[in-house]
Amino acid sequence: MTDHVRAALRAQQIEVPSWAYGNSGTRFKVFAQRGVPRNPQEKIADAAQVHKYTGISPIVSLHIPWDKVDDYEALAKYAGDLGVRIGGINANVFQDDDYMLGSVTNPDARIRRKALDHLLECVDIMDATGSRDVKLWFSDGTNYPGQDSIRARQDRLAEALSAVYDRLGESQRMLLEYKLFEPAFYTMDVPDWGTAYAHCLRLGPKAQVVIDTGHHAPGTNIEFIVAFLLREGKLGAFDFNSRFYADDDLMVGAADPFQLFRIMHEIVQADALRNDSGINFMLDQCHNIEPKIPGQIRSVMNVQEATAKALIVDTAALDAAQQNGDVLGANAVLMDAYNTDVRPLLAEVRAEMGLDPNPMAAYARSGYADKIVAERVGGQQAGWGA
Ligand code: LRH
Ligand code: MN
Ligand code: MN
Repeated sequence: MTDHVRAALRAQQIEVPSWAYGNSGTRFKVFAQRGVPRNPQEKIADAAQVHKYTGISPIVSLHIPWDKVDDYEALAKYAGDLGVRIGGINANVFQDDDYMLGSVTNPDARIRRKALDHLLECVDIMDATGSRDVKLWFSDGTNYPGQDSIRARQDRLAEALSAVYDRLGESQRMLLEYKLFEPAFYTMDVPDWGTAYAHCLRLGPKAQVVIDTGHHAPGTNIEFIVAFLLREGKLGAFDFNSRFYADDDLMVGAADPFQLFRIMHEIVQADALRNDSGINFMLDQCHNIEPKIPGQIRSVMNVQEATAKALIVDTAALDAAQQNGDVLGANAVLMDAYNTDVRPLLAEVRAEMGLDPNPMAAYARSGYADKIVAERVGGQQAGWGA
């Protein structure tokens, strides 16, 4: 396999979410697992394990206030000592009683101010941790026609976004995430990529769109959205996960590895895998029934496999087939890459990186799972599904 494929695989970076390590569930039940982290430091320690065995996940996203600490600089240093760093700061304006009718789009100016203050506090935290990105997702919306003015809510949203944008430092960015439905069931205030894109375009170059792969209507062609936003220079990040029905937050590549390959194909074709492309490849998952650290290791490996398949696409043959209008030939080139077993290649790449070729087995052998069960009593909930 050519050197550039191996080099790209060695350089790949995937950002893991702190909340993947805490207990999570659905609104019906949170199944507590033994040994889960009791505080942000322990979540970061678990994330460092994922990096230790995969070698490509050195970044951990925080969610505030789930990961609230007194001293964020110290937290960043703690992460650094464990060989990882703090990535995106995810704002949380969806778990306070005040936000029942919305946060930044609430009709009540006092509540809007409270929500905005939290978003600004997240930028303060970025200053302390050295993070580049604040990630904004709003649960805001309405449940019934007539409940509130759709248009006025867009005005309120624009006002809040612009206040956060103005607070950003030179090298900081704002990432805006959309979601079709849930928790609001009639209108979401940022329901789709078009709405997110329009707000980001108006704000300026530091505002970019986040694609959470679980946030679309079934059947949506996500790779088209990827290709479009890449072309416009407006794709800031992914929240990778997989879904069978709605926002299932299952392990990425579990439900539809072919979709993940098609997404990574667009990334590779646009030369956007590079670490300086400005695109964050984050996971946003909850491990409700599976053990969390191995669930994250598996997810990182799934992204890596899809990436390897995208990297081995015979681009010259694909170009030629496309130019010649050879529909079946072009499709065959893509399918050849997808149907290639890249696991031996990845085992070699890991060996080149000084890693065990089988991260799942290496973690299982390490004894870390038993150690945290013994050491940690009364682990924390991720924040979901209480
Ligand atoms: C919303 C979402 C968003 C939140 C995360 C916990 O569904 O995808 O990214 O921050 O879940
Ligand atoms: Mn998300
Ligand atoms: Mn989600």
